[in-house]
Amino acid sequence: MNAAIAPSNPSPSSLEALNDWVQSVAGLTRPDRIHWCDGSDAEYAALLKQMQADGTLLPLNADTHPGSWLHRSHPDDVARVEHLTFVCHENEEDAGPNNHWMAPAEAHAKIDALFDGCMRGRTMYVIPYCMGPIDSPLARCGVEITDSPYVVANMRIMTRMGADALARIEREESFVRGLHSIGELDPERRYIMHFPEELTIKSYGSGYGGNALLGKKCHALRIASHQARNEGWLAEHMLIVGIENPQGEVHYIAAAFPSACGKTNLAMLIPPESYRERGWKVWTVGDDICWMRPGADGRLYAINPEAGYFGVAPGTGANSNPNALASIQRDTIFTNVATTADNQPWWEGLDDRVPAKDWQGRDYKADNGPAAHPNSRFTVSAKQCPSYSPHAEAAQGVPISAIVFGGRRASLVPLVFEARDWTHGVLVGASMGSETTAAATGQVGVMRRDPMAMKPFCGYNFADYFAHWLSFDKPGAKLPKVFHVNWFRKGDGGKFLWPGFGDNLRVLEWMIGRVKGEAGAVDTPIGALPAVADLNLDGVELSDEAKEKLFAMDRQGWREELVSIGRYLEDYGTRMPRTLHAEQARILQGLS
Ligand code: GTP
Ligand code: SPV
Ligand code: MN
Repeated sequence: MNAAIAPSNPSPSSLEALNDWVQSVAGLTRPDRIHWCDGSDAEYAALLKQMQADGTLLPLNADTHPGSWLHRSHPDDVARVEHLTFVCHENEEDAGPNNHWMAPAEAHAKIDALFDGCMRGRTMYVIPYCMGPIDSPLARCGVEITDSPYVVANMRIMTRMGADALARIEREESFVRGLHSIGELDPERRYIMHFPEELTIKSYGSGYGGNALLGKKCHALRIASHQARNEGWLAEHMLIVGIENPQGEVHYIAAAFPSACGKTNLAMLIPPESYRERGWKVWTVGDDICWMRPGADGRLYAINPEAGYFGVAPGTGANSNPNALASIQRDTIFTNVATTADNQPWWEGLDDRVPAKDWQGRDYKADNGPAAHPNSRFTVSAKQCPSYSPHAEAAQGVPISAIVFGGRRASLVPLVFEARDWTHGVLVGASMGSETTAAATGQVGVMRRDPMAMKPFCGYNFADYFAHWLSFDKPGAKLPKVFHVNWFRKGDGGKFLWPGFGDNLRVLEWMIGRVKGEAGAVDTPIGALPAVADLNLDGVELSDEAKEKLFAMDRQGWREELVSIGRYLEDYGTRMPRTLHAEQARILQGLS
């Protein structure tokens, strides 16, 4: 034990490797106190009180939003920073063109220099956590060390944190090491670094979700995707939703959409009234991350490694996502939303009240831009969602019937199509494109390739990742069907052509019909598209333009798209599986 640092509570762990690491981190960062988190209610209450006292958390209207808080971040610290995020394999090639790379020794040296003494005067929190149900063989554990009580509070909602996780870590003697400090919150002194071969994450200079809640994107995607490749499973940026039909059958669907492209909304979908009347139900398993692996019967089984939702606030309203809205009426941490005169949280798309204060705490003026930051978020326990699935905590996971890829594509891409087989499905995922959003810093609305919605999150070379995906197609495998959707197709007037949200169930019903061999479709070179009559559109008014654009395959446009996809695959050189080149060539051939 380092004599200079008084622990506020003694290490509850007998695991030498853990105690040694905590002491070496303390020796580097020099905190005044070390606090081992036990995950108890009393600990959480004390943290909230302390953050209220120092202004980190502002209480919200306790009548309308009991137990809820507002956090206003530093205005330069509101989103993921992809340009400052590094994946540090020994060999640059293993990180791939999809990642920023730095040699591990150089990266450690650079970031350790920032950590040197950075916790002086602060408390260092040690957070043992488990990603996934605590008794699940698919779950994996980690320990995050941080000097941010806001991070501790969010990790408590987002993960299974505390004594049970520590017990599992001691049993397994293996865990992902995450070191985080908010530092000076200076964008010039900010790095998010990953060392997949060392199961280690180091993050400095940001308090924002994806940069700081290390269980989430850093562990459950970047580190886990690399682990998953070695161990024969998949760690994906996907929601998991159960669709129950009037016969009581539940089909689970996993869907990868890029950040701020509709995962939380689809995971919590409320069926249109006519579907509700007939007995359709939707069950939320997860809204952001999916870990899945083949079961004994050859199907893929999935768990949600998270225990909460870190959801986008803007656009969440009574019409778009009533389940999310119901979830966040109490015991929620809001980050960078606006407030009304009576101190309720508010954001664009909630309702037509006029806010009093914007996300920076200034008197609201329309000239200053949106009242809530476009990437403002809520953190809430998954259990508070009315549609939370009774099988969400199942240790073995839920069987996946369909995998869906999708992005924001204003043009070209139809509402839905089905890949003809797994290999084609992998190409569909690998060639996904989407317009950038406010979830990461940088320009919004720029179309980029975001394969499987994993561009910012894959912890290794995309070429190897696609090969890993292809490897699941082997004798005995009963793989899900693969689909592609686009809720964001726009008409000539610039408006969305598809109503989206609850009406997306109409598309999911068609997919389930395809899985069961019941629904019709038209074969095209890009895959099987429904005819307008193959979808239940009762009660939906679609213009002729919408029918034309949502259900048609534009041959010339797709030829250009396939040429562009071919160039994209070439960027990965000889490492890219030839199978995908062959698949691209086959489709292009079909289009000529
Ligand atoms: P991350 O948490 O960043 O990974 O985002 P997400 O994929 O969970 O996205 P989310 O469901 O929070 O949606 C982001 C934005 O897209 C919100 O403003 C939604 O209102 C909007 N959105 C979601 N689904 C639809 C849809 O079907 N149609 C349209 N037009 N907008 C949608
Ligand atoms: C995303 O950006 O995809 C999110 C939010 O889900 S974050 O946790 O910041 O990654
Ligand atoms: Mn996400």
